[in-house]
Parts: sequence; C-alpha cells; structure tokens
Amino acid sequence: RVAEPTSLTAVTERSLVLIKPDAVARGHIGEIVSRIERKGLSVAAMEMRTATETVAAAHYAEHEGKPFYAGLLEFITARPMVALVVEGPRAIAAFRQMAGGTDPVEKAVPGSIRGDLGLETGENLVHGSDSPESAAREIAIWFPHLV
Ligand code: IDP
Repeated sequence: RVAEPTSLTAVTERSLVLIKPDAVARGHIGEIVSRIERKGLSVAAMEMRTATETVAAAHYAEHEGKPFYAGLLEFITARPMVALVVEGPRAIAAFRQMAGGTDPVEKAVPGSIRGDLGLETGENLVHGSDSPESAAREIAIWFPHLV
C-alpha cells in the first residue's frame, strides 16, 4: 500500500525563533530567514526590536542565577534583534536541528547555523524554542497579541 505523505501525519507547530543581536550586527538576518524558508518552514510573524530588560528576563527566566545570566541579558538587550514565529510540521525540532548545539564549536555541527557562522557560546546567533510548552510560553512573551 502507499504510505501517507508525512505532511498529513506530522503535527504543525509554532516555534519562537530569535535572531540575536550578534547575528543582526553581522548582517545575517537574510541568511537565517533564508535557511528557515528553504527548509520549508514559514514565517508567521517577524519583528525587529531591541528587547527590554523585562522581556529578556522573562524569556531567560530558567537561567536566572547562572554565572552567564547577567552577561546574557546585557548582550540580548544591548542592540536590535529579530523575533519570529516560525511555523510548520515539527517546526520546533526542525529549527533546533538547523540551529545546532549551544556551543558553536564543540556542539554545533557544520551545516547548522551556529556550526557554520558562530564561535562563541554566549553570542551564538539564534534561539529556538525547545518544546511545545516553551514555544507557547515564549510566543506569549514576544508576541502577546498572537496568543
Ligand atoms: P540553547 O540556546 O541552545 O537552547 P540554553 O542552554 O537554553 O541553550 O542557553 C540559552 C542561551 O544562554 C544560549 O543560547 C547562550 O546564548 C547562553 N549560554 C548558555 N550557556 C552559556 C555559557 O556557558 N556561557 C555563556 N553563555 C551561555
């Protein structure tokens, strides 16, 4: 029998993606959006902005107290970045795979965004939600009008 196309069986998801200030400063907005679209995911929302302390702290609440937390908030709020809602079948896992591991040198493989473009764990170009629960929480933080 003929297998069902995966597009009918895969669940459509939404992921909150951030193009972090380092990627914007280095001129990689187009490169990253292009990779998202080439993968077959769609951009459901996109906004360039400088994150407020409140938004950044809410987004990274799970890291409060860690040694890199203060530096992370300073980095993410200092310059403009781009927030997106990315949509498609298994969008969360798909974008995490495209982003690569947190450390661009030790973990992110060549071919991934961090593996191809990054060197530093702090300034690692992108964020992508890690679960449906995180995606719902993060979309509510960055795009409250979409919830
Ligand atoms: P992820 O972004 O790959 O999901 P998380 O562990 O959730 O990684 O960490 C969130 C962000 O915090 C990372 O993307 C990175 O920017 C920063 N970060 C995590 N660990 C370190 C570290 O050890 N030193 C500096 N920055 C870090």
